[in-house]
Amino acid sequence: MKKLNFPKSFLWGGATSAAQIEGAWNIDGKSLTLPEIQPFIELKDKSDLSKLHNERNIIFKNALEGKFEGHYPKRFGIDFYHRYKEDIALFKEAGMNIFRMSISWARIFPNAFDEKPNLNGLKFYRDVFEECKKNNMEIMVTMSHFDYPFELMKSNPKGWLDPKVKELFLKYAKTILDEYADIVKYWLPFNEINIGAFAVEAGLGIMPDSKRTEAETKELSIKGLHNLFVAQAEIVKYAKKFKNIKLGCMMADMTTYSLDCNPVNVLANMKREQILKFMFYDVMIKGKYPGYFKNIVKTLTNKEITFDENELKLLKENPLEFISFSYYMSNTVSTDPNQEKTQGNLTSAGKNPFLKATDWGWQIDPIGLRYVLNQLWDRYEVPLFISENGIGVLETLNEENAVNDDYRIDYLSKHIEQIDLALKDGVDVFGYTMWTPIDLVSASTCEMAKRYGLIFVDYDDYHNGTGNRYPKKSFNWFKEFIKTKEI
Ligand code: P53
Repeated sequence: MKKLNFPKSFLWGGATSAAQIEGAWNIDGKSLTLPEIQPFIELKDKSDLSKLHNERNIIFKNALEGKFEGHYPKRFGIDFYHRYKEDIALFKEAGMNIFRMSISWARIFPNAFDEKPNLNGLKFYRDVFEECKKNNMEIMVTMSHFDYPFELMKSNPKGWLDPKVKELFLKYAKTILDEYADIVKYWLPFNEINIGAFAVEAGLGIMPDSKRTEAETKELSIKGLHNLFVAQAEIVKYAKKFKNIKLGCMMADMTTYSLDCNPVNVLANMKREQILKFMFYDVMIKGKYPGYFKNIVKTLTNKEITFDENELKLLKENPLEFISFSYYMSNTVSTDPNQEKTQGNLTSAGKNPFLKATDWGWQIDPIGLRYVLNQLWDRYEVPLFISENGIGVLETLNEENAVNDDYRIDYLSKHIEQIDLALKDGVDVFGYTMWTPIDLVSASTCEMAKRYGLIFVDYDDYHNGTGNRYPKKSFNWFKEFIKTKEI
């Protein structure tokens, strides 16, 4: 056993999102969100998501015509809406002192253009937050976690390219800040902004169009991303009046290495980091687009895109205070078109011969977490927070209603050990919320079978089951770890 030296103030907890846990999709006035029109599709090969990507246009077409067939897992989640007290009690029992969750925009403003917020929605989140506080937990809220309202896509087909959408989002953001700034200390405006902006339909709420070219799609992403940045800066500006809250950015840290020491690959990896990571962090933390941004835009869209001077000024004056990021895996980069591939965060990515992968092809790399923590601290010098990290595995309950998930204990303890080493390196990292404290519906595949939790939830992919909660072996391990800080 090794004793780790985490500071007393370090935040330990779990992360979730509304569309993946709440259920109650049409209860108390809530309207549909985009994840709730995504039907369940069986995957034979778990690490090949092309089947899901190919069906995307048909899914939107059906939904827009009001045709809903099959099962829609994110409408049901794990019924957190009705069972949150039980869940929060379990998180507390595990020793957690922070809970990350998201608020669903469609629960607060169900018809997009509502003048007043839905009081039932406001009450639900107030009740959940109070429950957290009763259990001595801090709260981190994501304002938008991959759950754009479906009604808004229908009424405003240009999504985040329509200034009206930004205005409505700001209204929503200000409403929840006014409502909960007294109880919620940490706020993340957009989940994984670098993934959201490049999913033009699901992330930016832009109506699908099968005729759109690759370059046109990228243009929408760049312009949409800019609008997200501006909205975020406006939220930071507005939030200055609340003294006790902190706002952070949230990125999928798409960690990559050069496959080898061939300089062409080293350079290709650097370029990839600029395009997938640094150009985002630079805008949100340094407050300005990096010098190479122009070239990236030209490469992606074949165009020059310029932004409004006042908006650039707003970005400069209102950076985020801390960085949060998700970290699940790392991948490699090579210029060889025949490079061996595995499944990455979004598309396929380069294999690393030194790493093992999960069933979904995500390469497990604890040392990569220390590497990223150092890299981000060196470049930005703002406090860091790991807002997601975990492992998805196929699991079933054994005869004792338990799951012996030693692989999860191994995954989490090895990553936590690397955070400890990063702290010793001198990095300012102040918390860790694992993905997840409790099994929930997968974001990318809608599977319940891809389980991440310390707590097993008795639902299958079709929402059959009792929904009962059963702590896994990793739950007891975590509880012990929190007490002893030994791994
Ligand atoms: P799932 C990859 C693909 C999709 C979403 O993912 C992702 C990632 C990881 O970078 O982001 C986060 O459920 C996301 C969560 C999500 C989690 O990764 O597809 O913020 O909502 O559940 C895990 O296995």
